[in-house]
Amino acid sequence: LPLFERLERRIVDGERNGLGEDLDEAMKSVPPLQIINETLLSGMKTVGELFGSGQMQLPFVLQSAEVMKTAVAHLEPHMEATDDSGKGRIVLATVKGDVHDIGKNLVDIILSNNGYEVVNLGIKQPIATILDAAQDKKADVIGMSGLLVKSTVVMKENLAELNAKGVAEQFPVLLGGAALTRSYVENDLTEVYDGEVHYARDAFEGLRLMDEIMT
Ligand code: B1M
Repeated sequence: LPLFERLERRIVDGERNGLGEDLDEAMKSVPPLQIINETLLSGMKTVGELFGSGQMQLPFVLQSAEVMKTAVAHLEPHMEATDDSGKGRIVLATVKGDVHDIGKNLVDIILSNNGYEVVNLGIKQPIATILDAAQDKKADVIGMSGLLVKSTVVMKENLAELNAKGVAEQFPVLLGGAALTRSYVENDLTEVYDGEVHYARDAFEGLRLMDEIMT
C-alpha cells in the first residue's frame, strides 16, 4: 500500500510494527497535524463504523486506540508550537462514566502548542473534581469532553451543578465530543447555565473558541 493508505490501515488494523518509520517518512512531506487530521482520524472513523455495525469487536477497537495514541505521541514533539504563552488556562476532563480520551488529549495538544496552559484531569471525572481543580488552579475556562450519548446528559447535569454552585459567571465552558451536537449545546445546555457555553466540533474549533473567550 502507498504510505498514507498504509498509515490509515495501521490504525484500523491496530498494527504498530513499523509505525514510527512510516510516520517519520510521512513527516517529510506533510506536517504532523495534517497527518493526524487527514490520515489517522480517518482510520479512527473507520474503526467507529466497523464497531458500530458489529464488524469489529471491542478488544480490536482498543488496539486501534492504542496505536492512535502511540502515533500521536510520536508526532507531538514535531508539532510547531507558537511562541506566545500564557494566553489562558483551561481545566480539561472527560466526564464521569466516560473513558474516551483520544479527542480530549488532541485538544490538550493543540491548545498547549498554541499558548494555553492545560490542566488535563483525565477520564471519568466527576464535576466536583473538575470544579475543585478549576478553582484551585484559577482556570479561565472549564473544558469537558464526552463521546457517549450518556455523557451529553452528564454534561447537562454538570452545568446545572456548576450553576447551582454559583460559578457560572466565573467559568465559561467549552464542550466537545462525538455525541454532542451544536443544536443540543445551543438549545438544551445554554438553558441550564447562566454563563457562556461553547460547542467545539473539533480541536481546532476548540482553539478558535478559546481565543474568542480569552479576548
Ligand atoms: Co467507544 N464508543 N466505547 N471506545 N469508541 C464510541 C464513542 C461509539 C460511537 C462507537 C460506536 O458504537 N460506533 C459508541 C458510543 C455509542 C453511544 O453512546 N451511543 C462507543 C461505545 C458504545 C463504547 C463502549 C460502551 C463499548 C462497550 O464497552 N461495550 C465503551 C465505553 C466505556 C465507557 O466510556 N464507559 C467504549 C470503549 C472504547 C475503547 C476503550 C475501546 C476506545 C477508547 C479508547 C480511548 O479513548 N482511550 C473506544 C473508541 C476508540 C471508540 C471510537 C471507535 C473512536 C473514538 C475516538 O477516539 N475518535 C468511537 C466511535 C466514534 O467516535 N465515532 C467509539 C477519535 C477522536 C479524535 O475523536 O473523541 O470525537 P473525538 O474527538 C474529536 C471531537 O469530538 C472534538 O475534537 C476531537 C478531534 O478534533 N472533541 C473536543 C472531543 N472532545 C473535545 C473537547 C473540547 C473540544 C473538542 O473541548 C473541551
